[in-house]
Amino acid sequence: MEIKVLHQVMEWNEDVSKEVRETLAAHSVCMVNLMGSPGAGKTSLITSLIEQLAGRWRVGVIEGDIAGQIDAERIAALGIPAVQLNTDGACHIEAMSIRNLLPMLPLDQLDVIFVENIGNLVCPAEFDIGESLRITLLSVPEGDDKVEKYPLMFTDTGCLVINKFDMMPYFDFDLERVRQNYETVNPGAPLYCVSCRTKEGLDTLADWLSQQIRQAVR
Ligand SMILES: Nc1nc2c(ncn2[C@@H]2O[C@H](COP(=O)(O)OP(=O)(O)O)[C@@H](O)[C@H]2O)c(=O)[nH]1
Ligand SMILES: [Mg+2]
Repeated sequence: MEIKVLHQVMEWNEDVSKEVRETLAAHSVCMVNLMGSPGAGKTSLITSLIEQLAGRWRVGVIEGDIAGQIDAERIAALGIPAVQLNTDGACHIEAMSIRNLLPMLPLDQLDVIFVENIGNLVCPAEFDIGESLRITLLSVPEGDDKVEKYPLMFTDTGCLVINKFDMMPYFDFDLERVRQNYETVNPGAPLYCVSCRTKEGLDTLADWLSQQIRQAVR
């Protein structure tokens, strides 16, 4: 399967996030910026949510990676429109790249676009890519101290998802510690515990997300 690949241009710093939002609004599309460490389960969560949202919303995906197109191939194999963005070394996605990528997706046939940001708990949080909603993903094996160490990633997000909940018996992961720290930096924001392996918690997360999509596209 041939995947469309776009390379991020780094010398251009103009902020086009507003322009991206206008394009999304014109096509009634909700764009979700999914951020988290490498291996936290971003691609797994996207594929799980595609399954959960099937029949409710039409989904497209932008896969951000420093190199390669493995993730876009995983998504396209499910019959979902997917485009790969390669940042060629940069640790985050910029709005300019999203603006250049959007015409490669059938916007009139989509309700929601998941953007898998570059695996990293630092830089992606600093860049507005024109998203409608941010979701931060943390997985149990990464440890329960990440909210304290990387606060911006958890402050500036619409929702925190804790993945690999099936691994709880094998790690000293203090969920209450994460919950309290998250409440401190992002009061009132929702937190969902899921497992992309056992599917635990995904239906509740999908229901919340569905409400967010409804608000964004109306
Ligand atoms: N045990 C367990 N493994 C998971 C879960 N979600 C993802 N994984 C595994 O974690 C690894 C990284 O997942 P991937 O979705 O590629 O992470 P990404 O780098 O954040 O996109 C893969 O081997 C997945 O099978 C989960 O809920 N439980
Ligand atoms: Mg991935």
